Amino acid sequence: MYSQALQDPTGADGAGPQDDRFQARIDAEDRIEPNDWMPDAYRRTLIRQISQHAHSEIVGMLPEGNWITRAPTLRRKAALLAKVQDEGGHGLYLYAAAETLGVTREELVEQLLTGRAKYSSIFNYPTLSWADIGAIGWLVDGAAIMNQIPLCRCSYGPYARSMIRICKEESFHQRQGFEIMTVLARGSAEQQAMAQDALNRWWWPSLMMFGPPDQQSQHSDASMRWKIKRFTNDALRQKFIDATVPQGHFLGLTFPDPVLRHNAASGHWDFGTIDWDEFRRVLAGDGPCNRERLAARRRAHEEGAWVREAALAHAARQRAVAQQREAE
Ligand code: FAQ
Repeated sequence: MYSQALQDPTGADGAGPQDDRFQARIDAEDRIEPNDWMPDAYRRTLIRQISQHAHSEIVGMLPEGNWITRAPTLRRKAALLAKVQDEGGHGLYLYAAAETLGVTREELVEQLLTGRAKYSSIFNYPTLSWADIGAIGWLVDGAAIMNQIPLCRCSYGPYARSMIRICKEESFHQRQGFEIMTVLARGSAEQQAMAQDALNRWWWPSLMMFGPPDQQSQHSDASMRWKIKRFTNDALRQKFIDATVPQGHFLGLTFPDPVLRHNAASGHWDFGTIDWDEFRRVLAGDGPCNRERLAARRRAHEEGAWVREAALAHAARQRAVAQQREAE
């Protein structure tokens, strides 16, 4: 395992000369690669964040998957199918990036299925109408891009590289969502009401995607020092609000926040208080769809057991054939 081979035998994390050299490389904007020495805490933080990110992509397929059979037109169905498939691909790149840190895919999947690993709070909310597919693309993918563009410059090479393609695809997702919202917002009174209702329900949970406020963020200080994160949770949340509010107004929609107003002095949009109790409840497993989401992932894992068995049997057979050829 990488982690065993590369552990610092000389001292505790964060205190030795190797740690100083490591931090100097980070400060010089060097990329850290899998075979380089790294502090255990850096490795653990990356495994935690990348795997949570991978789980989010995989669980994130579920709310949208709910609408594949009911998309209003063939064009919408094809785009949604492609989007959901992209999310599955993102999960796979991210699991592969996490595996370079010395953890196995099986361990990571087990952590998700037993509820020990987190995934993004946003995917514990239901998709009640077709407009929710527009709102997810516009707001959820929009928030994901805002958070992920800086990750393309993350100090860990495999994570940073995986984010480049992911961000390109998320950008397409965001546009298809905004286009769905545009059509609804310019449609009949009923369609406009659907778009408004979706914005009302998805706005606050989208703001929670950026994580707790900076003073309550346990990992931000270390992650900023290691250049895993380039901006704090609150800074990215504000950037997202500043970019998104004018888009909503362009659509003729209103935001479910009476406090929201442009602050000419700061140049930013001031906004109301986020319900952090709701965020904590969702993280603790008590959101509207937590149980349903985990049950769906567990069922998919059980139903896919034969595929894993068949793939292993096929690989064993290929190995045996290769060995036999070598022996001849
Ligand atoms: N949900 O100390 P911090 C997507 C946890 S991808 C759940 O601030 P950190 C694509 C956090 O893990 C969306 N848990 O943590 C798509 C930690 O718990 P732990 C996912 C959350 O890591 C679109 C604790 O709270 N994106 O949407 C959340 O420095 C459409 C303390 O927090 C990523 O994962 C939350 N919202 O900052 C797919 C991006 N926020 O681990 C389908 C990469 C915080 O100690 C359809 N991740 N927590 O038990 C990150 O940038 C960071 O991990 C943050 C959190 C910013 C999420």
